[in-house]
Amino acid sequence: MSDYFADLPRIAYAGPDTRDELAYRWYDKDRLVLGKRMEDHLRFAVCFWHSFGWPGSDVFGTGTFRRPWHAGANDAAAAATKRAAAFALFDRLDLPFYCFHDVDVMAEASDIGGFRRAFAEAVGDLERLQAAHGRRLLWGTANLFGHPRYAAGAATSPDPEVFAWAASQVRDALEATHRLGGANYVLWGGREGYETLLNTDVRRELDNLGRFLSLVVEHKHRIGFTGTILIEPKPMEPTKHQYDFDVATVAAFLQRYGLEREVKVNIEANHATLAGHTFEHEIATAAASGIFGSIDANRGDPQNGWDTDQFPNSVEELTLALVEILRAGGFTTGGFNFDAKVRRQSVDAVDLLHGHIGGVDTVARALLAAAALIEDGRLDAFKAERYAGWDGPFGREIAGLDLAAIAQRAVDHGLAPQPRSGRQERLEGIVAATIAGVR
Ligand code: XUL
Ligand code: CO
Repeated sequence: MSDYFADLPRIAYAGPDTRDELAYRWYDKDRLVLGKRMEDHLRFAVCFWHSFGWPGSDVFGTGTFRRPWHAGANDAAAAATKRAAAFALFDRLDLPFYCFHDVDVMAEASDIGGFRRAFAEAVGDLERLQAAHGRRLLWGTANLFGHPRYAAGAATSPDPEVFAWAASQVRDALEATHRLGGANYVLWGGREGYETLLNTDVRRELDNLGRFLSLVVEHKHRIGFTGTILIEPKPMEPTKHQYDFDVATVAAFLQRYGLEREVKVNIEANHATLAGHTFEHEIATAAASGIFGSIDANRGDPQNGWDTDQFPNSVEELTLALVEILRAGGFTTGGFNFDAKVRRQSVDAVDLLHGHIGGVDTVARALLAAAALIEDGRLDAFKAERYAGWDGPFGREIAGLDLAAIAQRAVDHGLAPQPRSGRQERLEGIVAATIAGVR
């Protein structure tokens, strides 16, 4: 088949001063940052669903993109065309990883046997494409939210038959991820929540969700998959309320079901903002709980209250996120997956390049700024000094004491602590100046 990106060049680093719009200004994959190649720090991935699955439809209108593989039914030939186009984009962008849901890569099938066969065929082709194009799988996942059977949830469905269908999809998607050498396996519970409590048994649903996750972990060990299982939090949409609301909720859920050492989180920027948090808040919370895993990079719209999944374009926001990621020690199995889509009017193949180039350069420039902030040391020095009292005589004195004994020390010392400046404006100034100076 003809290459969907035939007229478009392979994107390479050309430096911040280039006028070439189809080039990277900041993403120089071999550049060493804090002793590590940029490509290895960021581990960028392109996702299948937004750029190749979605036809450009919204709730008010049908698809606008007219991609060749959307011209007719989603049969085996259309799915093969789509997969080939996806790998052609990965090559153009020269990014190391990709991500997919089972249904993104396969032909449509109606019954469970046909579904399994169509998926197996797609996985065989992905294995071939990965080898031919030298691309790797950051994570695989199963779509447990699109089909009408999942309208009331998958693992949290009131119907055990739906739970079992979901088990079949996840078993196959997990085994496929293992076979393809995937670094992680993601579970995003888009329908694992409720529309109304009037028809919902929350206790049973949470227990079923906990059991499902335990079964996935058990199977991962049975087949010898060494990647990380990741939960992707989101507070709502499509459900009114999603159980995996945010990182803190997931951390408590994992502890409740004894899975806190087995499962980490995949944090999405736009999901953080929907939950009323900053992106960096979610990363810092995950790191503090020992469950930081991977990132879905995108942005929301400050005026819209939904998941607009736009490509990231704020270096400042990403710098704050990258500072937390670097402080957490960086990625192990995780990476930056662009869970982002071009706007519905951006109908051309070149728009997919512009979207990814903009996102890649935003994150790359933020990495340089974050690394400069770490090397500069003033933020970390201020933080260390701010908590130094805990390592001083009084901090050590109360460390092992009970409440009454601590209270008695306060009285004995006649304590009268005074407020100290948190220097927020100074610290924000350091961040702004560092971003401005980054080359
Ligand atoms: C939906 C979302 C998903 C997950 C994978 O908001 O982020 O695409 O990343 O199922
Ligand atoms: Co996502």
